[in-house]
Amino acid sequence: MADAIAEAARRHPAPEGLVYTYGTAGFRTKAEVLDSVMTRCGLIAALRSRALKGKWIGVMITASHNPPQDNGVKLVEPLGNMLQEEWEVISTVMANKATPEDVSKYYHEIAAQYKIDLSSPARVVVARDTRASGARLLNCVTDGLKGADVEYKDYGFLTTPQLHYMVRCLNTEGTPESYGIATEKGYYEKFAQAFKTALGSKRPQGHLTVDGANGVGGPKLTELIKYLPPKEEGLDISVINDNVIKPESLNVDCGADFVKTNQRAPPSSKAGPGDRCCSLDGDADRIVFYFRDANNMFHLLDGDRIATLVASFLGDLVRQSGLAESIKIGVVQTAYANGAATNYVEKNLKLKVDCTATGVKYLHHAAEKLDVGVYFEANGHGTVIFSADTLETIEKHEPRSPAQKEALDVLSACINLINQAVGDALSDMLLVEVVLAHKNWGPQEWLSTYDDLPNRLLKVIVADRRIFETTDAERRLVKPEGIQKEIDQEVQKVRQGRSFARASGTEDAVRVYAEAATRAEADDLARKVADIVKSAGK
Ligand code: 16G
Ligand code: MG
Repeated sequence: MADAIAEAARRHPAPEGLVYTYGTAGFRTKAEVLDSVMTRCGLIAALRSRALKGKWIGVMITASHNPPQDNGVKLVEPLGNMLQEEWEVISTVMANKATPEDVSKYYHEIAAQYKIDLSSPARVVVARDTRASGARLLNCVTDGLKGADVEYKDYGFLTTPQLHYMVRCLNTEGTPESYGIATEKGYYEKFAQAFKTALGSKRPQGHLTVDGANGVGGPKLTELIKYLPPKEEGLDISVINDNVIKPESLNVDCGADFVKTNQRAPPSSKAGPGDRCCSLDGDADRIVFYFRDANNMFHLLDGDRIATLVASFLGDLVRQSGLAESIKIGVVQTAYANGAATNYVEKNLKLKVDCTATGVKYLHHAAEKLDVGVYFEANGHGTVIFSADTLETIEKHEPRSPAQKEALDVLSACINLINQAVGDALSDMLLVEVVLAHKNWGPQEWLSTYDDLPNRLLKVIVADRRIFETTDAERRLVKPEGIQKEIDQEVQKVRQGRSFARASGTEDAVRVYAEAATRAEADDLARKVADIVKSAGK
C-alpha cells in the first residue's frame, strides 16, 4: 500500500542542514525554508486531534511582528490555548526528520506511543495572516492534512486570536460551555454585543486611531466596526496602516513592536495632542496604546498599563457587585514589567502579583490558577481569564441593590468582551475603551496613575546564547557562573536599580533589561550589564 504520509512529506522536502525549533511562538523563520515544516505540522495536528478523540486543532500560519519575508506556524489546542509542551517537542523532532520515510516512521511511532487510532477521525482548522508566502505555505499544510486523511476547514485570512476563537467555538458547540458561533460573523457579533452591553449608558470620549501594522488586523477591524454601535453612539475609530495589498509594508514603520521598541508613534500617524492611539501587531494578538500630550511629548501605554487599568476596573466591579469576599483578582507579569507597575498593583490596588518567564503560555498557565487572572506582557500580549468556579459564582450571585445589579451586569458583559482563549488585540482594545469610558478618563488620566521608572532594553549578540541559563522567572542568571554577582554589583550602584539578562527565544541574541530612578542611571546600568554579558559570551 502506498504510504500517504511519506508521499506528503516527499512533496515538500526538508532543506539540508537546517535545524528547526518549535519556540515560544511556534516555528518562525524565513518563509522560503518553511515548506517542509508546514507539511509536518499538518501531520502533527492530525495526530494531536486523533489523540484528543477528534477534537478540532488549530493551525495558524503567521510570523506576527516579524519582517514581511518571514513566516511561521503555531498549533492551537482545543480550548484555544497554546500547544502542550510535550507536543512542542514532538513537533520539533518531526520538523527535523531528514527523509519522507523518517517522517512516516516517526508519525507511526508517535501513534503507537500515544495509542492513537490512525483510522479515527481527525479535525483541523487552518488560517493565515496576510503575508505573501501564506498561500504557498497553506498548500504545504493542506498536503500534510490530506496525507493524514484529516477533515479540515480553511478560514482563509484571520487574526491569530480569531483562529483561537474558532477552535474553541468548534469544540464547545452545543455544550453548556459553548463559546460562540464559529464564523467570522459570530466573532464580530459576540464581541460587538458585549462591547455595547459593557458600555451601558457610558460613551467613549474623543477619537481612537488604530494602526493595523499593515497586517490582517486592519481589515478585520474594519469588518468589526460594522457591527459596533454607530460612532455617534459609541466609538469613533479610524484605522491607519491597513494596506494588506502591499504585503512588503507589513510591520514596516508601524505596528505594536515598532511603537514599543522605538517609543514613538508610527511616522504615518496624524493624531493630534491628547488623541488616543493604539497599534496592533501583524497578527493582532498584541496591542499598545499611546498619545502625545499638550507639549507634544510621546507617552506609551503598554501592556503593564493595560493590566493595571483592567485590574483596577475589575476590582471595582467585583467590590461593587458585593463579591469582594468570594473572588480574588491577581495580576501576572514577566520580569519586563516596569517596577513602578508592579509596585502600583501591590501597594495601590492591593492585588497579588505573580512573575513568570517570558512567553504567553507561561503567563496564561499562571493566570489559570487564579479566580480572575489578569495577565499582560509589557509588549502588549495578554488577556484576562476567569476560573470556572468564578464564572459560576458570578452567575449565581443575587445582587442586593440596583447598584450591585448594575456592576454585576457590566462585569458579566466584560467577561464576554474578553477573549478568554488567548490575548486578542481587538478584544483588548474594546475592553480598554469600556474602562476609560466608565472612568471618564482620557489617556492623560490613565497615564497619571503612576510614573514608570526609566528603563532601557538592549540586544547583545554573543557566540552562543544557549550558555545563558536563568532561574527565578528569568530574573537571575545561573550560568555562565559568576556573572550574576557582577550584575548585582552594578545594580547596587544605582537608585531603584533592577536589571536582568536572558537569551531571546525568537532571535539569536541575549536581551538586557535595566531600570533605575533616572534615565541616565537606567542607560548606564543597561550598558554595564550588556558589557558583562558580552565578555561572558565571547
Ligand atoms: C514571542 C511570544 C511573546 C514573547 C516574545 C519574547 C507568544 C505568542 N509570543 O513573541 O509572548 O514576549 O516571544 O521574545 O508566546 P524574545 O524571547 O525574543 O524576547
Ligand atoms: Mg503577534
